Amino acid sequence: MKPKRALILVDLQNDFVPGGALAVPNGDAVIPIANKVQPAFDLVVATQDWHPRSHGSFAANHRGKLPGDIVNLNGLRQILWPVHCVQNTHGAEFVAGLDRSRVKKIFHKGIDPWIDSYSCFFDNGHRRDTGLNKYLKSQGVRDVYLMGLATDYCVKFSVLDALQLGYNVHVIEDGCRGINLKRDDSEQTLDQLRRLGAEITRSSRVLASSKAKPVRTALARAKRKISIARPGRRTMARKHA
Ligand code: VGL
Ligand code: ZN
Repeated sequence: MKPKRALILVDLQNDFVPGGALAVPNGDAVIPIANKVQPAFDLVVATQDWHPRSHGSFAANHRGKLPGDIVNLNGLRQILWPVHCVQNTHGAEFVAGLDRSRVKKIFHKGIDPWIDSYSCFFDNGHRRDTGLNKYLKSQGVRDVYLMGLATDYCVKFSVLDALQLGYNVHVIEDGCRGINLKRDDSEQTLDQLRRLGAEITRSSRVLASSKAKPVRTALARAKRKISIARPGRRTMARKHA
């Protein structure tokens, strides 16, 4: 099987764009980028943060706590968030402008009320697997490109897991936006991911590299035709036969 390049669209959901419950500043700016790059990939998958209303990452489910407070959730340090991406609500739906026609499969995360799941591969305790790794492996994927929301949480932890799982990992920087609880969280995240071996790239480069391929193929086809058409070459081939 020819190694494939997969695009993982991370959490492009209403609650993560302006107007949503956990709005990422300028989060909506990445939607046109998601639409633009999809045709450059062999495979496109998407993830959805998909919490039950009772989820332990919601401040509202902890007496006297506010978003931003830290608690211990079943043994793990947990930042508390506003109620967001509740299953089957408008906030959990994909942003309307997102082109979903090429999305082959959707993976849900954060379903277990007792553990949060920033990564699209595993929950934060690496206890439950979303099935994404097995699916990508079954499709012959070696290179994964990630973009989406938010740089400093779900994109970050998805990239860390993808590196650990042995993929060649690429982050489409202009396709990501961060929550930035601290002002430079996103910048620091990208630096860290680069140091750990991820390629930080841009949508324009992804498109340029995918367009280069058909041109090369066309050139190769033309060359083959020329060599078939040339009688001299044919004679040579027969001699060798
Ligand atoms: C996310 C915080 C809580 C994300 C999800 O998608 O980055 N962040 N749940
Ligand atoms: Zn969440």
